[in-house]
Amino acid sequence: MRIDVVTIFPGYFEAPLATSMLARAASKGLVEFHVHDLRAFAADRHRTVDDSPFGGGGGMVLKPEPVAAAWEALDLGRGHGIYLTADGRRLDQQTAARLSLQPHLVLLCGHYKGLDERVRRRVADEEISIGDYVLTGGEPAAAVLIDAVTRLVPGVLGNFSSALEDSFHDDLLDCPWYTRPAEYAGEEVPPGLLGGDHEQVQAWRRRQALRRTFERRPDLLETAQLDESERELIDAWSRGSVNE
Ligand code: JBE
Repeated sequence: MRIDVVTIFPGYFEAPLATSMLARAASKGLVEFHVHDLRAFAADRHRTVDDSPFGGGGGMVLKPEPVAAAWEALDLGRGHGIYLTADGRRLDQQTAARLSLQPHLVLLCGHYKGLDERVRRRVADEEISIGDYVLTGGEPAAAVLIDAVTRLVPGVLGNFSSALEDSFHDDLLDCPWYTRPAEYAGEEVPPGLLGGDHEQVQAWRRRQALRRTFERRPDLLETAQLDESERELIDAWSRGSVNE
């Protein structure tokens, strides 16, 4: 997979792309990252990339020409274009999985009030937001998207089963996890995990994942794949007739 990023702050991506799994994925040749400075494609001496909005109002708007020039010079139209913006569709695990199948992603980081609507429509195949809060720009969102997508590229995770076991893979939150020591600060590890009975462990984890999802993200239970006994358990939790 190839990922191009177009940004007015290329330095923002240095550490994230040079750290941990993303760096390892790149050094193994599983993914290629190319970060481009939008200012390099500005036409004037001052490298202007923004201007005030027609109709007035505060803030600035990214000009169309530098973006168009970057797309032209770098032939970015070959890739799947994504504009990171607070008014995009929300990123979720399903979207990350779909994007991980693309051979070439091109990420454009928004700034100021946004991007001139005419070029926005030309370069972006889709518009994505990472959540309902305001960031200073699209860079943190692009870094999050790159991380979520890259770890799903085959070979990036050493152990493929870890992607299948992720939180959200099956629309449930993760269960609690424990490691040694078996007793810590007067608290024992739950006995269901200690017997060495794999089926018992799987059953314990599934029930804990359901419980945690019920408590924290009941909205996820509407679409999760649950069997009849699991639905009954959740109904019992809802009625308050079972506690755990
Ligand atoms: O999520 N995003 O892509 C954003 C981009 C720019 C500003 N705020 C955001 N949430």
